[in-house]
Amino acid sequence: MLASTVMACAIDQMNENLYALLASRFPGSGQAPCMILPDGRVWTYADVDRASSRIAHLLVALGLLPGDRVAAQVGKTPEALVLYLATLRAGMVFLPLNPAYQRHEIEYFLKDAEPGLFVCCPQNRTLADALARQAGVRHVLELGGDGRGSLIDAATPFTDEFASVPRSGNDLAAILYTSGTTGRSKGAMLSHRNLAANARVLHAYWQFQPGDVLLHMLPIFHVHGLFIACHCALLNGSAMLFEPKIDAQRALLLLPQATVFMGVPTYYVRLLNEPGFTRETCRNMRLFISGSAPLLKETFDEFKQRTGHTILERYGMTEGGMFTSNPYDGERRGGTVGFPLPGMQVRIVDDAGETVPAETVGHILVKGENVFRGYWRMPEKTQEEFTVDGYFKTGDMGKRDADGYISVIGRSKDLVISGGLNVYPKEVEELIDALPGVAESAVIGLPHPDFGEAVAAVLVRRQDAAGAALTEAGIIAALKNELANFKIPKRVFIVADLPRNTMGKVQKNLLREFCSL
Ligand code: MCA
Ligand code: AMP
Repeated sequence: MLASTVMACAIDQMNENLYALLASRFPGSGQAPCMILPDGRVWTYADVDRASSRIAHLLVALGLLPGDRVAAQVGKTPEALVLYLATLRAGMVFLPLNPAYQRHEIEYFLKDAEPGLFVCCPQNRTLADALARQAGVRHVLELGGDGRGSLIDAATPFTDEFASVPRSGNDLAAILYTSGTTGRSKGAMLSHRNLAANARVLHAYWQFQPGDVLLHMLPIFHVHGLFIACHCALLNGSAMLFEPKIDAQRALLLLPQATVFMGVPTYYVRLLNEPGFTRETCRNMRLFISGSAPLLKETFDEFKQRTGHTILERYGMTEGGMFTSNPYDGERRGGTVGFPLPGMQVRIVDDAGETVPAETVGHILVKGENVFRGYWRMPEKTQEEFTVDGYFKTGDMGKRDADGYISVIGRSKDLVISGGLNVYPKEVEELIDALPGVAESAVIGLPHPDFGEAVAAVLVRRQDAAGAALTEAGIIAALKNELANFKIPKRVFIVADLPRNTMGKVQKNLLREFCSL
């Protein structure tokens, strides 16, 4: 064997680049469908491999180096997924951003992450250029909702082959921002090993099998749609019915062609709202998976009654993907998130850090190969969030029942989860407090029939002319320029004062009792 061939094999074995793992599972026939689009167009696995090669070459040609960040605030298209895969291949770090983010939010992410390239939607180009300039981002390219744009044009001349850049398991693959209780977003750093470990476990635990077809209706700027859903499908060499967003009526048409569906609880509520959603619709389905927010027991029960399928609920976080899951073969217990996944250690502890007995609520701590590497450029925050023996403090409260099933009971962090998207009240409160005429505010989550929880604000006026002029509609309009739409309060209540406890802390539980949407 030639010395160069021996060397190439050795590098391949060492290469923990996630793309190398995914590609090793692509179907032998490159012609197998990877993404099937609403208009019937098909992206084969060979198309994905070729297109991601071209973009990977472009990233290198732009002068980006392994470890450099590639930020993308784009719609859900096959090209957007391919951009993620190209970033992995080129050894760079993918930073997906919700297209709903506004100036205030994008500005922070670009300054904090300092990407070498920002890929934006064509309609946001002017803003993207201005923010990129301020943040020192060297390149801005466009990718539109039709899959076209300067990113694709610039990549087209490059070749269809690209050897994935060797990465160690600890090298970063992605940074995903999650808001924080302080109001400042934190970039969760996920390595190639973190992502590969979770992908492998889920693929096996949920028993992905030949012939599986995933109906993909989630957004791809978050862990759920990008990593959990896509990695399982790609590792399985499966086809995805790749839809731009959840649309319950379309789901009714497509479910008979699918075997697996993943969604946040809102998706299940919307499916059940469709009178035509029946056992027959689900005749070929093997598995429905729910997560990102609590699935109401009523939804779980109604779904079973209507379709005969028992939704499998699982639990996780941006900071590590999935931690627990109901079993595939055993009893899937409604209102619980099942057992620790293989390789995960889950502890439930009291305030002193001692493990609590069964049926006792405590803080959920997790440890495993998939748990993230820390928060980007926040070593102190990272240290605070881990115990000395390496468990990550999730900020969720939970308990184990006598059979070992874990339930998420609440959160110790002040967080609202609306339609599966997280809103940290502090971030919204800071912006409301900065509005003229506002003395103080409290942002809370209130029950919502579609989103599970939705954001509401309660505020106190200043005793001045600006305070007197405040209106609910005016406050909502002012916030819309600053914040993504899902963070905008659905209602704003103006009150005389905020209830406080003896420590001076606002009693949000009282506000939640007295306000409703
Ligand atoms: C949109 N709106 C919302 C939300 N989304 N309001 C509250 N909460 C939301 N999540 C508002 C918009 O501001 C707009 O209001 C109106 O609803 C319609 O907007 P549109 O975009 O058309 O809404 P939609 O298409 O119906 O989307 C709602 C949705 C979507 C389907 C719930 O947000 C969604 O797909 N969520 C899933 C998010 C997700 O993937 N989470 C996973 C995170 P107006 O008209 O007043 O402007 S990963 C994670 O949590 C961990 C790891 C895990 O465990 O999975
Ligand atoms: P994110 O930061 O977007 O990754 O959201 C993670 C949070 O979503 C967790 O800390 C939980 O509070 C919540 N979560 C995820 N899955 C579930 C679930 N099945 N039940 C209850 N809460 C969940």
